[in-house]
This record gives sequence, C-alpha cells and structure tokens, in this order.
Amino acid sequence: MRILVLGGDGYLGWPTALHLSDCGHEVAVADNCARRGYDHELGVDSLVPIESMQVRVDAWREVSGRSIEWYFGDLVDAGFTTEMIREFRPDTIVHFGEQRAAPYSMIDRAHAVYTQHNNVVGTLNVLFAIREVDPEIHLVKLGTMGEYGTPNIDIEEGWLDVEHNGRRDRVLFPKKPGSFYHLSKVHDSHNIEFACRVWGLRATDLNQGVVYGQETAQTVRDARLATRFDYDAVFGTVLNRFVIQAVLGHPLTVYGSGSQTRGLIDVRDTVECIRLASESPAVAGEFRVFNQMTESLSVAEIAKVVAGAFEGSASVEQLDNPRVEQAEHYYNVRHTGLVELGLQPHLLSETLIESLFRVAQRYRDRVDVAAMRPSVDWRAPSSPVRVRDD
Ligand code: NAD
Ligand code: USQ
Repeated sequence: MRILVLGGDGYLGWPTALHLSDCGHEVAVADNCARRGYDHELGVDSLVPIESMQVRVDAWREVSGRSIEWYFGDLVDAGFTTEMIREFRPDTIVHFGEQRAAPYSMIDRAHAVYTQHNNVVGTLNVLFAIREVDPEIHLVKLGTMGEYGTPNIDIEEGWLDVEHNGRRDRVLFPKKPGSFYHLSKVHDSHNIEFACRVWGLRATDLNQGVVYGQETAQTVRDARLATRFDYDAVFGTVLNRFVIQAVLGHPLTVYGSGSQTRGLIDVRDTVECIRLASESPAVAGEFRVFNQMTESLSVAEIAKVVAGAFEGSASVEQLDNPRVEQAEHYYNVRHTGLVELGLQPHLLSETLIESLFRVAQRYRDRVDVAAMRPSVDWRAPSSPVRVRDD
C-alpha cells in the first residue's frame, strides 16, 4: 500500500512510518515541525535527542534500504495539503498531525484558539483533499479516549444503540471531553462522520488512550532513528513522566487523589494498531471507530506500577489537581475491534518497563527540573507558563 503519514515527525508518527515501511508499504511523511516549535516556545526539549527529518529518512535508507518520502508543510494550508495528496496518491492517509497536549490548549485564549484552528481546519483540509483527489482513500485518524470523558455508562466503540420513548437509533456515543484539545478531537470526529455519510468517504477514527514507551523494533536499529520522549508537564504523558521522576529521585506527581482512571497503550501497540487498521480499510461510506487502548489503570495504579518496577525507591506526592476532572468515577471501555483485527497487546503486567528506566537514566542530565512541575491551571483564564514568542 501507499501510506501517507501526517504528523510523521512526531512522537508516534515517526515510529509508525518506520513500522509501516518495514512491513513493506510505500511510505511518505508530512509535517510542519510545529512540535519542535512548541519546544522552543516552552523552553523545553525531548529527553532523548532527535535528529532532523532529513537525517532520519537518510538513516532509514542506510539501515533498511527502504526510502521514505518527506513533505514539509502545514495541513492548515489547503493548497499544500491537496497538492501533496495529489502527488503521492496514497491508498491510506494516517493522520497524527495535530497539536496534542491538553495543558497546551489550556494555557490561555491564544493557545486554545490555535489548537482548535490547527486541528479542526487541518482535518477539514484533509477531508476536502480526499474528496477532490480520490474519495477511495482510507483516512485513519487519531482521535482520543478523552473524547468520551468518564461517563457513568459503558463506553462503546464510537457508536451507541439507544432506545428513547419507544424508538431505537444508532447514534455517535455522547462526548464529554476534558480540555479544548480533547474538544478539537470531538469536532474532528463529527466532521469526519459527516464526510463519510454525505460524500461516501471511508474513515477509521482511532480513539487512543495515553501512550507510554519510547522504543520500537525499528527505532532501536540506529540512534538517529530515535523518537521523542517528552517529560515536561505540558507535553509529557503520565507514565513516561513517572519513569523520569523515579530515575531522578523525585516524587511521582499524582494529581489529586489519583483515582481518575485512563486507558493506556504501549507505543509498540500503537504502531501495530495503525498497520492493522490500514490493511483492513473501512468500507466506502463507513465511519468506523476503534478504542485504541489495551488496559485501564487509575493514576495511582500507574504510579504503583512505575514505583514497583523501579530498582530504587520511589515516593508519591499528591498535588492539588491543576485540571478539572472527575476523581471517583465508573470506567468500563469496550476495546475489542483492534484485537479482532489481530492485535496482541503488550500489557503492563507482562511488559518490562525497565527499558524505559534505562533510556531515562542515559539522558537524565538533559532534564530541566523546573519544567516537570505542572504549570497550567484549568480554572485560570491564563497560566503563567514560560512562553517565548520569538
Ligand atoms: P506529537 O506532537 O509528537 O506529533 C504530532 C505531529 O504533528 C508533530 O510532529 C507536529 O509538528 C505535527 N503537526 C501539528 N500540526 C500540524 C499541521 N498543521 N501541519 C502539519 N503537521 C502538524 O504528538 P504524538 O504524541 O505523536 O500524537 C500524535 C497523534 O496521536 C495526535 O493527533 C494525538 O492527538 C494522538 N494521540 C496521542 C497520544 C499520546 O499519548 N501521545 C494519545 C492519544 C492520541
Ligand atoms: N497526571 C498526573 N500526574 C502527572 C501527569 C498527569 O496525575 O504528572 C494525570 C492527569 O491529571 C490525567 C492523567 O494523568 O488524569 C493523564 O494525563 P496525561 O497528561 O498523561 O494525558 P492527557 O492529558 O489525557 O493527554 C495524553 C496525550 C493526548 C491524548 C490523551 C489520551 O497528550 O494527546 O489524546 O493522552 S486520553 O487521555 O485517553 O484522552
């Protein structure tokens, strides 16, 4: 297959591109490197050093003998997006290319507006380009489990059969997201479902849980192929943050009581889920949704897993929760679709997260300790994070 990976310079897009290329697909990546710009803006950097996109694709050619095409451009630019799709003519477009940090979207008005404009307009441009260039193209779009929030009913895979006043219908599962970022994903889901229903496009929306891990079978083949490892309070995800905190001898920063529960997934499973979804496309007109997570844990349980696997001692510090989220809640998620396609999950109970400790240990001197403390307050109209505007 010809597969175009949007957001291919990011934490997940890059290892996905490598995995798909390694599996024999013809792969191109596109990115505007906005993510590297957020690092500059916030004065932080990936824990693991990453190479430029040009060095990455050259290294992959050297290591594997396979080439990956590279497009630099902004999805918000409709002309760029359409022409790139016309030129590469993919069978599948995998769309990771959005601003993905909830805290970033909650810094202030400007960051909320940027996030929703970037994500919603970029996705709309992709939908219009697919319709114009070739409506047969399968869109595999990264959504998020946080679209659903924490409802007091079982979470289904995107759709819900309801009976109301004696009548039945199948409706999109109700959404209760927890940030302006998560809301952008809800808006995307609605726009994509509409495009499938009205134009007959085919799409798979992958509502992914919180990702952890940093190495995949391909990224370890050469240091130049490494993907990013974010640990700061804006872009770092919870398990990866706890790992570096443990290594530095800092307490694990559990927000609130830690009883809030989230779906989780290993980065190695992420890349495999994308392959599975791409190789078994949705049918024309179908808006297919999978919940891309493999297990549910509360934040306190995640801290326990990390502390338990760490060879030294790791303590927990309960901080006032800077976010507005339910503490005690029901959480039961259906996530069978990808397993039915063949996913064999790596679960935390069976996986060694020691390799993550090793990575964190190796680069511990690169940590900016000040960037670890949560700085964005959901309740405040604007948060005093270190923002550079140059
Ligand atoms: P990331 O920020 O590392 O990567 C996203 C990439 O998209 C970046 O390289 C960025 O430069 C690029 N991008 C952003 N806006 C763009 C635009 N307008 N045009 C072109 N490129 C653009 O994020 P990630 O962690 O790799 O996440 C990838 C996707 O997966 C996101 O859509 C995110 O919402 C979703 N997701 C991530 C996680 C997680 O835990 N990391 C969990 C669930 C879902
Ligand atoms: N948390 C802590 N301590 C920390 C960091 C986070 O207790 O130091 C808590 C948060 O309060 C939250 C949970 O851990 O309850 C998850 O936070 P996170 O920062 O790991 O993840 P989140 O903000 O939800 O966002 C991440 C990705 C996002 C993706 C989402 C999947 O950045 O792109 O969409 O995970 S999900 O959460 O399923 O929506």
